[in-house]
Amino acid sequence: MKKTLLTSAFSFALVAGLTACGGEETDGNGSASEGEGAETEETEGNDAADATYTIEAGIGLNNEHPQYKGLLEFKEIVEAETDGDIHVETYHSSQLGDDREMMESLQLNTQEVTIPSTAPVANFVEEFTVFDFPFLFPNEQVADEVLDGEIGDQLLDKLEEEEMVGLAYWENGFRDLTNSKRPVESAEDFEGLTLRTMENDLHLDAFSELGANPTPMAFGELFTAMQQGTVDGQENPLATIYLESFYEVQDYYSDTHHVYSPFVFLMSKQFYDGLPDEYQTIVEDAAVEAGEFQREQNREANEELLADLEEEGMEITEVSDEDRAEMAEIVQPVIDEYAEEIGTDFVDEVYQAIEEAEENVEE
Ligand code: KDG
Repeated sequence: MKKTLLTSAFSFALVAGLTACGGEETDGNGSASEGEGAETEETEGNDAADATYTIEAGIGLNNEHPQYKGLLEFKEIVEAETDGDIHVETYHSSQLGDDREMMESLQLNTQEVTIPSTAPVANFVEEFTVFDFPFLFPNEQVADEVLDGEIGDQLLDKLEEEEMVGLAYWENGFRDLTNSKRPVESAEDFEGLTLRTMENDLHLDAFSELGANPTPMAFGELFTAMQQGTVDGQENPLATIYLESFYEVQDYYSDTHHVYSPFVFLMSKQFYDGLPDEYQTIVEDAAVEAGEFQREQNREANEELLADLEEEGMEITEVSDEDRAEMAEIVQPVIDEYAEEIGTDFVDEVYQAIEEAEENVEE
């Protein structure tokens, strides 16, 4: 397996610089603007100056996204439960860096919280790759059971070796395809499309297998890359496609649902270890509670968003189960290769947990 993890002094410097600047207001596409939802959506009475601990929490998505709403919920719970002794500062739109950079900042304890998709987390703990196996989870409920159960916990525990603590899984969602060239209905339609992927080797290999030209890129660079035609398309869940205004630069949407993408709520281990026991429990419980709220918000938003995209002028293509099955068959050799790499015993355990969850969810 190739490794795409790039660790550079430059990225540390960049993150440190941005952190020092603090919450400059940015819009969904990363450019500076006036408006709502800045870093400081302060909870009354919880001043940084009065607090013993400050959590700087950063995400890649914008302040319209259910992920940011979940982060505000986390802030509210933690500040209320600690009487303001922990102060939470929230940053969106990659203000503190991209997913990989923010994870590196957690390792250095120069940032306390980030909530990336599992895909880039696999560059730190390779077993996370399993959650990005195409067509792994049949629906959100089964994903919840597996992630919130034994399997999910096993992987969260592994993060400690990487100086991070995994507190909960939140939801990014089923990933769909958009592009500026043509409707994508079946596997053949991927041929030759230049697609931005997350920084994850399995994603790269799977899209290559489908005949596309995948190119890994940080989320913060994506809108401009599509606008300038550096890439023809990308794949992300509905909420991101709509709320980041991708319809302005993409004409075609297909509900490929090729990967269910979880978020992982990560905290710097050094910071977590330095908290009193009582506060450790508060942040853990708050991450779980805010995650439940975030999943609900995400699922509610999804009900409206397809119609909204159509209204914005995107051509919607519904992918049939047969076409999805053909895509799954094409990428199976890639899945097999990564299963070997991660360990087939562990991957079998995951399949087993999914089967059990499917039975529970049906009951
Ligand atoms: O805040 C999370 C985002 O940074 C990122 O994980 C979004 O799915 C994503 C992508 O495509 O990069």
